[in-house]
Amino acid sequence: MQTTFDLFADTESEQPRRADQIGEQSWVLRGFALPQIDQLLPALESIIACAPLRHMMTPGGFSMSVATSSCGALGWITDRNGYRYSSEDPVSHQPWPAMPEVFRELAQAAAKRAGFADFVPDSCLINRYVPGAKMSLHQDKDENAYEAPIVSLSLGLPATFLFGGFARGDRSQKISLLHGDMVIWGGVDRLRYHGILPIKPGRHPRLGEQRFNLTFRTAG
Ligand SMILES: O=C(O)CCC(=O)C(=O)O
Repeated sequence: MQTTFDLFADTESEQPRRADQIGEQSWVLRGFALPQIDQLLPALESIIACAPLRHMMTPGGFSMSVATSSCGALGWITDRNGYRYSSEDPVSHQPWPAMPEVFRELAQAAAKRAGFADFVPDSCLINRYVPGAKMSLHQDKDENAYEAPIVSLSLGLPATFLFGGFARGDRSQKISLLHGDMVIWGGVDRLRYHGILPIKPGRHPRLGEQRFNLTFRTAG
């Protein structure tokens, strides 16, 4: 598993920066994180070194195709006892690594740009996808309250994000996400189903054959 990144490859200058509205209170901010990439990648490397990525088990007994870790006061976990947030890493029994300031500031800036000026994330879930890994359609419902938006950052290989309705069977928009893009959904859209189609094979100049997704939430 590659967990050290090429911190010097220059791939970011060509990507467009714009905001696409995908729902009443949902936005894709294209390239929004690119100016911070040189701070974000070393911070991500440090977190993974402290709280290594692992394939967690669903309550139904299946190993997730994404490998996960977390930082912040609370980390999302799953095992045979269900989905929930925990203040400690169940592998090390230590608190999760602190959320780096560059993560928090980026998430707050993206949330503000999408109309959520008061966003205070206490959890950042890190998902690592290799080609073929996916995330089935689901709602984010394990947080204590739904007033805060979900703020998501894509790094590395491209992905197709499914953004659906309020029932699993509703039609989904298919949205291409590239390195540095951010998606924010909240308010009336907070409980929309969403997921990721299987990642296509490829190699990103900085991150290699993988995609990372960082999802910032107010969980507690
Ligand atoms: O990888 C993504 O972009 C979405 C991740 C996601 O849906 C989740 O962590 O709940």
